[in-house]
Amino acid sequence: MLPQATSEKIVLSIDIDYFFAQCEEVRTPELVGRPIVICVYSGRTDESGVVSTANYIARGFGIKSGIPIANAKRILKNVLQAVFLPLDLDYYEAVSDGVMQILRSGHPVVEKVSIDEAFLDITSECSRDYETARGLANRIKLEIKERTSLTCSLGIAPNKLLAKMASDSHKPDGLTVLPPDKVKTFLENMPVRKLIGVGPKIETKMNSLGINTIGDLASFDESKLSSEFGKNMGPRLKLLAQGIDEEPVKERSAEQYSRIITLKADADSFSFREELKPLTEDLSSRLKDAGRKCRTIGIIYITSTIRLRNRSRTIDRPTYSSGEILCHASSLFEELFASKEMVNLKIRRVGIRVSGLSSGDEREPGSSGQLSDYFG
Ligand code: TTP
Ligand code: MG
Repeated sequence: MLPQATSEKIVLSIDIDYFFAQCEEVRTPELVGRPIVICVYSGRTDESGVVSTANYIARGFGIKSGIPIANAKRILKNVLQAVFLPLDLDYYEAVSDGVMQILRSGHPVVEKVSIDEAFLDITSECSRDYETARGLANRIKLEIKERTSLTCSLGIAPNKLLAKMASDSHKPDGLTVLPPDKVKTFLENMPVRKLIGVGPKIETKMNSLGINTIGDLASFDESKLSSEFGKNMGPRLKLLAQGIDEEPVKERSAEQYSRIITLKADADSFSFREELKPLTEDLSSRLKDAGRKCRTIGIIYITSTIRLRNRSRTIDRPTYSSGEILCHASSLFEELFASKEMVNLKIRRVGIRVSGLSSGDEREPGSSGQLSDYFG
């Protein structure tokens, strides 16, 4: 039985499925149904570099993160439908921002762990009840799907370790609920490599000691673990194997906020200022809610033929004013359409990103003559 302290909390872990590849499916729906491989090209030759991730169709052929692109191409050489795309981190970050915003706007304690992963402490929201938590998780999945078209996998458990292992256990589009009384059975027969913190080297050493499952580790002699893995790590691994993890969900504030929309019609001129207004209002209220101001305002744009691009400018005086953000974004779009870059191109999706976030206790916006004039 787990100690009381770990069974009092309810933590939700969320991990977006095949994230970079799914972003590409959302951007180009014609790709859905085809094997997609996202590549980090090193630039030396056309094929040098590694696979960042792949969708589940490509994974079915044996493609996975970290393998050389050349191997992936060999594996898929007879699969005519397969597509190899370069990494587009700016775009994935903007999509990630959107998901984190959905989580932050509805829930008090959100810890972003990576670009596609977060923990939520939902203890108070679901009154410590796992069925209520399941309902909440289903609503989160639905909201993310409706607003971003992405699927993700969720895990609910008494702590971060178990929630993460639960969300990893059913992918894609999974929801795994792991109340305290199911923890022992969940962990017992799992290969020890599945325990967060056990990498390939530790696994090999554990196997040589006769530790093959997490259950084996949980009941292994603690002093022997200390002498093999060190006096801190040995006992820590044993606690993890027992499902014990006291790490709190730590709210981390965002470093940037962004919103992307698809335009009502592809645009070859800056005809969509009105469509930007809700974006800037949303960004402004997010800044205000967080008590912050931005120093850098950027635009994001995706054409029908090229990949995501962006431009930004840094302003002298940090702001959270929606009017000011709109003003700068508009002038960046005007500059863009006046540039050679847009000849014969139309924009399909646009976004605004604010970054360089300060604590917000600097001077109030609105005193700049030039900008006030612009807003009327
Ligand atoms: P993951 O969440 O580990 O992987 P994933 O989202 O592609 O697949 P799933 O969650 O369904 O198992 O990582 C998130 C993103 O991080 C992933 O889409 C691409 C990137 N990544 C790399 O670039 N290299 C890597 O080795 C890994 C593991 C991920
Ligand atoms: Mg993921």
